[in-house]
Amino acid sequence: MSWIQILRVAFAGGLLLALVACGAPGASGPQIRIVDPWARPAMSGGMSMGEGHGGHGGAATSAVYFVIRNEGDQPDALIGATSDVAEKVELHETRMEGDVAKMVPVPRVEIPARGQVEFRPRGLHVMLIGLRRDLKVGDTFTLTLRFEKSGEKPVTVTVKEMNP
Ligand SMILES: [Cu+2]
Repeated sequence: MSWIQILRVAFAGGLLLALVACGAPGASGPQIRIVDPWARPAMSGGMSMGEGHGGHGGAATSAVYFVIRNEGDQPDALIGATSDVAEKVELHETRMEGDVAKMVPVPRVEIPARGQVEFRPRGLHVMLIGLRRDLKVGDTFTLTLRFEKSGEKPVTVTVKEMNP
């Protein structure tokens, strides 16, 4: 082996060690990932369809959906959200009471360790109340989700028609 070769091997070995060190799970805790955030289209001057219909004293509303994945070994909880596009942002769950769908505010949504929670139509959703602008299909906006342990996580939400 020439000096060059020895240096190469040593360098490659060191690089590998560095990669392993970085890839290893460091501090334990929740590791939150928000998958595929989307919102229903709505007009700021009028009513949106579905969730929010009539429920907020005529204020224009929309709802945001996504999947929250926790790849960490500690649970976390979603405790709130904010966005520039709405005056108020609340966590809601649609529940059936007999055959009437009712929206109930939820103060805290637990995200289990190595688990996921789905926000979807007729279930958990983030309610945008008092829209400041129209949400048209294809628009995007920022929603900041607030977690108990992971802190604030901004996500880009795409406005989409609901899948049939
Ligand atoms: Cu709602």
